[in-house]
Amino acid sequence: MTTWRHLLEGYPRIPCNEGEEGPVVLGAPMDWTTSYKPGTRFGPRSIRDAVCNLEFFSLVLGRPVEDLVVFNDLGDVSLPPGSVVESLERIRRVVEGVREDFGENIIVLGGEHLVSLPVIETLHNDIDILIVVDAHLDQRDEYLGNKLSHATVMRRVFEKTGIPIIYIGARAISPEEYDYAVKHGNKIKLYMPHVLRYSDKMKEIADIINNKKIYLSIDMDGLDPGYAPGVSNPEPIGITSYQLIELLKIINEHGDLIAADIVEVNPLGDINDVTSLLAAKMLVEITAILMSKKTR
Ligand SMILES: [Mn+2]
Repeated sequence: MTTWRHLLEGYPRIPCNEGEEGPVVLGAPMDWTTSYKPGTRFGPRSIRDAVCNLEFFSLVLGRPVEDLVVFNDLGDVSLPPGSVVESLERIRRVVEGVREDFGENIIVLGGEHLVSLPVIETLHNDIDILIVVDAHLDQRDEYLGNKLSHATVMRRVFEKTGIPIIYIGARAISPEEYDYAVKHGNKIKLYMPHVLRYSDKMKEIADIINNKKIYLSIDMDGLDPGYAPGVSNPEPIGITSYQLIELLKIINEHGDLIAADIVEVNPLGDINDVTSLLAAKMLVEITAILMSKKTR
């Protein structure tokens, strides 16, 4: 029995469509290892502000989903600014507790990408495969001497869990990461943005994830900066929002989505909240997919 509720701020919360039957939403407002443009600590609040301004219509399911979109938002995890290890430990304890009390359908709003580490570690027995939307692999062994960083997070995840990873939108890859990915090519698959235009690639992804339990990690910088300018490491030539919806459709139709995170939204670099709104749209689609599974 994990004690965890005292580790929650309890706010902010999504101010609409609240209900205990929905997937648990947690905010992880941490940007302690950001190397370029800080500000993702404001991401969870901004996504929550945006979401109730959207029409709850799912492009994945092709219908209104007002009936399916219910948020069990527990607010932000209370994180001590600057304390990386302690912050990750608190996120881990909260996710453990949530899993025990509510089950594994959890959606975490970041924050920097490092917040995915304790979430995936805690849920790894519930997951067969990771789908990571990201410009970067985050597969460095260390970054500026640091083992725990937004730039090393998926290396730590892969070392600790060994769960296969499919990268969508990968395009900013260091030589070390490229060699590592090639060496582990049986478990690490890369799909660069332009190759996703070919329908056989989406078919290939559908075959890989067939009937598998999926954890989806969406780093918003996987999208083209034209669609998602408000991120901490904007990287040119990313995927489109249509490709992201197509991916979610394939996940819904072929795989079994278990949990997700949406990270790296940086409202300080955003334009008219478009990045928060796109992240909020993903929150709606993911919630609808998780809830529609229960009623199938
Ligand atoms: Mn990234």
